[in-house]
Amino acid sequence: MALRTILTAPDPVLKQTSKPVEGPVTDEHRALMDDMLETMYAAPGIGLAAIQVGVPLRIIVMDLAREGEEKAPRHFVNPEVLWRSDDTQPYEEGCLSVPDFYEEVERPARVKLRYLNYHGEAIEEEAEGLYAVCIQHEMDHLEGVLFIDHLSRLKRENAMRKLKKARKLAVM
Ligand code: QAP
Ligand code: CO
Repeated sequence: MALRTILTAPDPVLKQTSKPVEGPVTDEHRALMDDMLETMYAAPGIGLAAIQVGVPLRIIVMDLAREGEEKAPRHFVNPEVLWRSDDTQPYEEGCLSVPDFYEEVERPARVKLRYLNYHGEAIEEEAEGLYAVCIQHEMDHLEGVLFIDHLSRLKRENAMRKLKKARKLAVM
């Protein structure tokens, strides 16, 4: 296992569309997912897409366990949304690729998912609450979309200005 570097906006790699994993889930994919979880736990964060560590594959890891609870890692390969609810819920989101910026985003409250797990087994399930928010946020990354892309232009430009300022300070 190894820590990977998390890319931050406006890195153009984050705008790429990720490619499906073709064929079975292999030990190489599992090694990537292990690294991604280690990187996410170290941050710490609750969700991470492969493109955030520079790998353009449709792979996501997540752990929604609260502090003090037992770890509950989840792995998603080639996730698809089969159905979205009409009712939406607002949630204050953040992103490891958009550090120190949080804003409310409105998304469908429930989604039905299909994906392959760590072992390559096909899973179908319904997500709601924080799980629904997180999987939709992470699946946006697979299309090159960040949560700030859902905000008004004013709010997005505020976020980008803050990011560029933080980056300038970091290289001085
Ligand atoms: C996406 O986000 C998410 O700015 C995962 O300084 C967020 O793990 C899904 C983080 C909210 C659902 C709801 C952000 C850590 C972590 C920061 C994260 C930061 C340190 C974000
Ligand atoms: Co994110």
